[in-house]
Amino acid sequence: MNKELLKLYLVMGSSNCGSGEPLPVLESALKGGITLFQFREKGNGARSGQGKIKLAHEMMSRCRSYGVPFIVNDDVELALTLEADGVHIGQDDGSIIETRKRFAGKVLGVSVHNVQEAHDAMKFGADYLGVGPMYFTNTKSDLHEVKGPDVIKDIRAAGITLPIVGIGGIDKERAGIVVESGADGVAVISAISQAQCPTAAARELLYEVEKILHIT
Ligand code: TZP
Ligand code: MG
Repeated sequence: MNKELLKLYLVMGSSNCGSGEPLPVLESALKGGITLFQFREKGNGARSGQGKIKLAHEMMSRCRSYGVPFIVNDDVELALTLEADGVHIGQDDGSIIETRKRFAGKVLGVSVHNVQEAHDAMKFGADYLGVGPMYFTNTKSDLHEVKGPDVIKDIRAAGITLPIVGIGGIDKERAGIVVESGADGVAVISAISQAQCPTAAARELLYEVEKILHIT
């Protein structure tokens, strides 16, 4: 995949927006320049069944109108039904090899927490790695141990060149450190979904990332 897509990755579902209405938040974030979007519908108030499918459809069409690829978290069947641009799975979400086979030609992202998991994900065909949590966050309940941006340095030092995005507790003050450590970009939930103005929040985050990538 083109690693530029990872510069500013918005991850979001209904429960991450104060209003419980993620569409206006997504629209605002798209205006601010997010480069990739992940539909992660879980937690309190999460939609299921037809409601989830309908919301995913609406969010995917918003993303398409901005040329931003749409990735589905965990739900492999939903990603296939929707003909989404890809899927993102964690270490407990089934076989990477099997998922790779089912998403031939599409984006496969895998969450990893250390060098060994990064090696395996690369070997089994991941297109990019989500590495985290970079910092403590209240957004995810079953949070893994926080190792900080150094884990990205370790993964790079081990010779892994796959595109990487850091996730977990990242805001505009921390985005640059994550990219300096070897990530191609940052994935955020609350820094955009809870912002008063998601457009401005996205612009500021993108600016911080591109500053380190020497694009601006
Ligand atoms: N995976 C690791 S941390 C995290 C996920 C999904 C939550 C990130 O949310 P926030 O609000 O950007 O800290
Ligand atoms: Mg998962």
